[in-house]
Amino acid sequence: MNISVSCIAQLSCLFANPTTQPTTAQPTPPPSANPTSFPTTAQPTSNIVVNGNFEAGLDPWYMNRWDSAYMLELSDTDRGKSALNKDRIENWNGVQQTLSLEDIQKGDYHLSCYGKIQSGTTSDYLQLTLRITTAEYGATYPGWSTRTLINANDWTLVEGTVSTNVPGTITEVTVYAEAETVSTNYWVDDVEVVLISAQPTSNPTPSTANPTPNPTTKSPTSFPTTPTPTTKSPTAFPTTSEVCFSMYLYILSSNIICSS
Ligand SMILES: [Ca+2]
Repeated sequence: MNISVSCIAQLSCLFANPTTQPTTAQPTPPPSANPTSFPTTAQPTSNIVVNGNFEAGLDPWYMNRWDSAYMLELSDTDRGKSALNKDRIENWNGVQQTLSLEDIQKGDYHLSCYGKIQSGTTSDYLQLTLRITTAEYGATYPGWSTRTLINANDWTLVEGTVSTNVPGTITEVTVYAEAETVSTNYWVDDVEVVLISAQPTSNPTPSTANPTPNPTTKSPTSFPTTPTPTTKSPTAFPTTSEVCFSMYLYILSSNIICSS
């Protein structure tokens, strides 16, 4: 068989380059590991307080009073470094920190710290307070931890839940300690503010449209009456006198017709 080189080349081209590619089915993409929508309720997060154990010093803590930096002191205690609140002139004078707004969302926060009396009294009530400032309403005090009796012998846990669900736009949030008796000098350590449940990020917009009335289940105005069978009274049979009278009229009329 005499097959030319060009023919062989053309045949090889035909086989090398099939005009139609085999249709390889695309694999079904695996389910995405990152869901496109996240649940609106945040999971519990970590402590948003900076340097809550005071091991890095007093920064960024400050005393909740504009002119009393000297009333806050870093102390060495059996918990390491702690913040000593002393020489207070108001019961709300206490160690304070402005929290980062990036870490704040509206929801419920768990507040906690440890407190111990240094001098002045043997027992006193201590609490952690949250102050929330909004653009619309200024400073508000939505809540504080449980007022807890602390003493001079042991560190006492002070804790509670406070909600940041205040109306308005939050512009500042601070957490601070306050002891009831002004003469109490006390230590604070291990301050924590932890989100435990967040509000949904978008509140549903109430609809202004009039709601579609629910189908009213009308009570029947009148119950269907069961038709009363019209049981006619049987027509009374003519009496004997009536029959006789009728026959009399019949005979009378026949005589009249015949005689006429
Ligand atoms: Ca400490």
